[in-house]
Amino acid sequence: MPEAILTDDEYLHYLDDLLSGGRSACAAVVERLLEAKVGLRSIYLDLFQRSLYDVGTMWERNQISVGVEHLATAMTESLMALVYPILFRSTRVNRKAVVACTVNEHHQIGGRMVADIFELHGWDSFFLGANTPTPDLIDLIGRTDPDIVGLSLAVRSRLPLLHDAIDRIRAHFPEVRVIVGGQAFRFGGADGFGERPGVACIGSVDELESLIRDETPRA
Ligand code: B12
Repeated sequence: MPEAILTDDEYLHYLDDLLSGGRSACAAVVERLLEAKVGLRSIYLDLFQRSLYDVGTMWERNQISVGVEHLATAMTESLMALVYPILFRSTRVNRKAVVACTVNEHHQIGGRMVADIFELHGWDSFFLGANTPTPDLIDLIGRTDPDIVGLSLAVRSRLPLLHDAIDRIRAHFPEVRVIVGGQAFRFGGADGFGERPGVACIGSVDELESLIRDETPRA
């Protein structure tokens, strides 16, 4: 098993600071991990994702307010910016990915992480953020001509909107490769996306990285 990037104690301190608005203390943890050359992927998954999932559980159990959840989310987005100097150092590989959250999908951190993982592998990524209107997404795909379009969905009840966005994207770009992922698929499986030609449901960052490696030209 890989070594944990923080002890349980250190992690719980970080979570407390995140919930109480301790920006500088949280930033110090991220800076310390970067100095220790901890990989961006581990900082994303074992610190940012882990803490936001814990925040979600506390929110679901009414242990924290919506305001505290918003605070922790906004702080995490600003902490992600601390790793950006590393992100853009990768050698470019002449591949492009557009990543977006479809209409009515307001969870954007997972999609942003996916876009960043493409960058880390030298791809140019175009991240459109939350609640992207389908015509604008189609316009951006036309302008950037990506090798892959990644769509993020957290709320399961919005699956029909995701299918609709894919239908419309594929009507304009029949050849474009589409991948979908996010928490909508965490417990319920691929939901028919696996059977759609040219569409893949990606269940983990390991799976995403292996697809990126397969699609990256050999140097
Ligand atoms: C922050 C948050 C919000 C914020 C989001 C703000 C923002 N700037 O993003 C706000 C307040 C808007 C929000 C609203 C709601 N939320 Co909310 N939210 C969360 C919370 C706490 C954190 C989300 C997050 O960023 N996680 C961290 C990221 C890194 O994880 P991730 O999204 O899973 O992404 C990873 C993978 O899934 C994957 N991935 C993600 N996208 C993609 C795309 C591709 C192509 C690939 C390959 C992979 C991939 O890679 C990422 C890295 O590993 C979660 C709790 C949780 N368990 O996550 C609830 C959670 C997602 N929310 C939930 C709910 C129910 C809601 C609301 C419906 C609540 C309500 N009643 O209003 C609304 C819906 C709003 C909407 N229309 O979209 C539920 C979803 C349940 C479900 N699956 O249906 C959760 C799980 C909370 C819970 N435990 O019940 N929320």
